[in-house]
Amino acid sequence: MRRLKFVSILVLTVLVLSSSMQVVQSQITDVYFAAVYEMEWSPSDESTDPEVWVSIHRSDGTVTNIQVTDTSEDESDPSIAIAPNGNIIVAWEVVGLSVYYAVYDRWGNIIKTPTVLSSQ
Ligand SMILES: [Ca+2]
Ligand SMILES: [Ca+2]
Repeated sequence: MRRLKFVSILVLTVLVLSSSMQVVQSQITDVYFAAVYEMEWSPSDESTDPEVWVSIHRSDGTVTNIQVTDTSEDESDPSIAIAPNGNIIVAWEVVGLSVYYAVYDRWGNIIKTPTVLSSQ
């Protein structure tokens, strides 16, 4: 039953989220999975340029949504990984020139603010 719930949430997340997204399963028992995706909207200024968002889905049914970026630039191609200790690493591209990353703990607290990984 628990596995069915997980698969249902995973499928629903894949269907609902935009085309540029990724889901990663967790090895941490209190986190089912995390997803990263682009959304062309920011609640801070209601701008419609792409922003990177992460959602953390926990085994207790709670979901934490995090807006990773809040810029006027076009973020794209986000990817995500979960480290063995539960830390969530997110990386994305900005207007084809730079790659940024940020790190959150399993509860969604920021460990590393968006930082340039490489640039041209
Ligand atoms: Ca942006
Ligand atoms: Ca924006």
